Amino acid sequence: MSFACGFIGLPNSGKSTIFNALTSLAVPCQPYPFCTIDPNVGVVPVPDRRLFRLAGLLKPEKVVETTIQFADIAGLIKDAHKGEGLGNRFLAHIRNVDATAHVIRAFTAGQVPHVYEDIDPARDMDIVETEIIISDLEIVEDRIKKIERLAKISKDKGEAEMELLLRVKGYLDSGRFVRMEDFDEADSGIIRSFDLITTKPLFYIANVDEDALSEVPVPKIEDAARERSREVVYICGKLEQDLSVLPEDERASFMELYGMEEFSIEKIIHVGYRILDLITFYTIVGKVMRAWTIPRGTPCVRAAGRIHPAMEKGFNRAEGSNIEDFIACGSEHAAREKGLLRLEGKEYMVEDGDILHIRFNV
Ligand SMILES: Nc1nc2c(ncn2[C@@H]2O[C@H](COP(=O)(O)OP(=O)(O)OP(=O)(O)O)[C@@H](O)[C@H]2O)c(=O)[nH]1
Ligand SMILES: [Mg+2]
Repeated sequence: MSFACGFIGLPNSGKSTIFNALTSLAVPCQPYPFCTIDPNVGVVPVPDRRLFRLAGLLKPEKVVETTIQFADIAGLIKDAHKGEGLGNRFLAHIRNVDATAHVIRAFTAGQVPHVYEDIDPARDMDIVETEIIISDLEIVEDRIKKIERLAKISKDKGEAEMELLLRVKGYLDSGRFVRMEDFDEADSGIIRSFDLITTKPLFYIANVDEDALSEVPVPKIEDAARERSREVVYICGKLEQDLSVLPEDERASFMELYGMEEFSIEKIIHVGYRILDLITFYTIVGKVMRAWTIPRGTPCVRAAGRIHPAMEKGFNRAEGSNIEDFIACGSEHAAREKGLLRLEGKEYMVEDGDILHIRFNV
């Protein structure tokens, strides 16, 4: 699994439309069955142009992309924490994602009412994110109360955890997301166990009108996002939906017509990988070519463990090459001749685009 992304946003912002389009859109090269874990959770293969180029060259029997998981939940409105709309309980379904995509209503379509009547991205950002902050605050406060109760009856006063909870509460009380960079690794691990949404990176998906797609970026949205130090991906949910039901051979001309250079899922992947600092490496084992996602800065031995625990345990060394170099050479033989295959040890930090052949003892 590469990463999991949860959708939040106002009702009628287009979350389900985008979710449906993304999870039913087959990859450009071949159809791939995505599995639905739950009605609102979908796992989709990541379209990876480098992988497809390599596959075109080596023609393996099987190509396995890395995957991305999307979770779509009901819309939030102001005072959802007090039970307005559908309340905020369903946020529990996205507490374990890696990043949150806040879908912003930027399309006008008169027949689809906006819960707050006019298009105002900054206001909508504040309303929804305030509800997220309050929901996390409820969790932190419950935890604080629990520790206080336990402290009365047990020797363990939970002081270390309490101190962390109070620090986290400080951000939320002042209406901010939690800045994880301010915590060391050990504390971050404990904070992560609280399953707070405000500790995860958030980016915006601006759902724009189809004729506005050629006019992006939209200054009003860019400014609001910049003020909040967040990135924006522009998508037209409606177009995306039309695209997802087209036969594969018609997609390219449809995309050209609307000036779409890449699939929306690719835009989301780029932003997601950048904000989470993820990279992709590749393996070719027997007849199977495969892409893997890992955090940047992962040593080779741990990357091997992603493939199989036995490979980590018995790691010997890895033969590595860069996928672009490999493609440029045309074959493994030519890459070897040119001295582009290198031997790497346990501690080698895997780089984006590495093709790794792990040697291990069983
Ligand atoms: N014109 C236009 N309509 C859209 C677009 N995206 C979604 N819609 C329409 O907006 C309506 C609401 O879309 P949904 O995807 O159900 O919105 P949602 O955010 O999932 O809403 P909730 O589930 O109620 O929170 C539907 O009628 C969609 O067809 C778009 O890009 N353009
Ligand atoms: Mg919906």
